[in-house]
Amino acid sequence: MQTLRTLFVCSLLGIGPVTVTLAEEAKILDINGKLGDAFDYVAISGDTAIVGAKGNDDPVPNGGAAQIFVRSKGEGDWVHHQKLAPPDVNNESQFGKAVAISGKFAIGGALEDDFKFQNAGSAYTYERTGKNWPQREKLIASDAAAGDEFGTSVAISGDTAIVGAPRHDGNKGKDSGSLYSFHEHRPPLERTGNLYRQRCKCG
Ligand SMILES: [Ca+2]
Ligand SMILES: [Ca+2]
Repeated sequence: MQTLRTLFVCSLLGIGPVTVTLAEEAKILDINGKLGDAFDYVAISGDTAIVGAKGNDDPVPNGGAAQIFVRSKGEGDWVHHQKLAPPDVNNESQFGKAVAISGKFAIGGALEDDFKFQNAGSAYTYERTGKNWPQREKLIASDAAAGDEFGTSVAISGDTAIVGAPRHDGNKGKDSGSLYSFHEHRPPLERTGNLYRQRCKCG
């Protein structure tokens, strides 16, 4: 357990890489982690942490995953809680290259996802229900293009998610990059359709 604590400190200090350290932790916790999973991104909210594993090979090679850890109330150790792995990512999507968490909401980027165009990218949102973290929605840019790498950076706070696409041909020209803001939309009587709506784009 000490290893994961070390990861948080290193992350805060900007020290890296910590790939090997996390792979060892994965063995300790028996979460099916292995060398090559590339646990290189971590975020925390309260007693819950999310760790990205862009090199995870389940269900597809380098499709990526993210691991949820919860701090135990007793000794305060971080215990593996759930693996998040989008079922529809394709090879080399690298989901988990970027992750973020805020309260009951979490998000992970899949920057090399080919959902709309090759390497246009996508992001997946999760909302804790009880003790589980079911996938809520797949976010894509309204004007996605090949090679945008939408999902390279992600942030979430309350009802707002922001996703970066550093290679989108934005206002400043080729590969100038753009940020997309999504706001949660909950119909008052039902929650069908998209939970998030893209509201604005910067750049
Ligand atoms: Ca791809
Ligand atoms: Ca571009």
